[in-house]
Amino acid sequence: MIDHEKEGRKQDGISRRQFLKFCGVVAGALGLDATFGPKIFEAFAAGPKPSVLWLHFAECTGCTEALLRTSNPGFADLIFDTISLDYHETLMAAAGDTVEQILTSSAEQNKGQFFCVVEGAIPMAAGGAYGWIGGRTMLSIAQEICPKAKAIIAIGNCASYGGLPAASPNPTGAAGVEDALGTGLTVPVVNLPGCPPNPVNFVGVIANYLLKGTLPSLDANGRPTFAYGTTVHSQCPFRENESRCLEDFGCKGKICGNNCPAIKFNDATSFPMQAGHPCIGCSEPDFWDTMTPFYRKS
Ligand code: FSX
Ligand code: F3S
Repeated sequence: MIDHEKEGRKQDGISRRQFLKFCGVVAGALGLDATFGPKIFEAFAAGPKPSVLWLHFAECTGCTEALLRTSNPGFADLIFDTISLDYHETLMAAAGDTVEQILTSSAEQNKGQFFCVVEGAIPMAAGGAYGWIGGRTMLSIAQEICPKAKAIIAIGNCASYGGLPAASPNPTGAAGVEDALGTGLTVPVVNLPGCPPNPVNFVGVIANYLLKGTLPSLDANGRPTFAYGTTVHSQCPFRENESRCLEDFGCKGKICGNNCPAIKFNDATSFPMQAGHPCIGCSEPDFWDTMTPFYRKS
């Protein structure tokens, strides 16, 4: 737990020092040197905080859990201090019709101004009949809200490429946001795959926008190159260590792009291979079909 007094923290906020440190971590994830930490801090502090409408579709909610269930409870506070989270079904106390109306009206009032975060795949088969929220198909919600955003951030492998719900034989026709909304979609989409993805990379996308006024450069799979531009293996501290390297146990680090070994999870505590588990390639398209069996050498 954070010692609030020692950190000089307000009861309902986080200290300047903690936030500056976090901005340094985000700068590192963006591949920027340490001098950019204070610049990112200033960009966030200048306000207003970017509005985020966060949609949940077919998924396990692990992406949100990755953000919340950290070893240091202050970490989630840090992330929520960078954005104005105006809609998020898992975190809102309210429920029912009122909440559905908040989503529709927020998207309309902030048209072209908000980031739409999509978590989970969109079932497409039978006109979207396999996924419903509040009496509407997930597909129709996505079709209404996503095109009104300034940018869409597809968080997790499910929202990016279909993930687990789209694994063969994919009976619900689950698809990632770009595939589901088709070529008519004019709003840019940033894919942040991972099952789950790292929340620091999510903040990195927002920080990049605040600093430069643009979305980060993307690779052929729509992923920010700052996070996914190099393989997991090339950053793994165990790659030269015969007794710790997990390649013989099916590690897919050589064919999977992500920065897990560099920025780690849970407030920089650990990452799969540090915990003794091989990389299962969770940041690549269709990994449930292409990377399995997970524990066999490819
Ligand atoms: Fe998918 Fe996110 Fe994997 Fe789960 O919600 S990326 S199944 S960790 O959590 O969408
Ligand atoms: Fe996923 Fe491999 Fe990182 S399994 S969490 S990309 S180490």
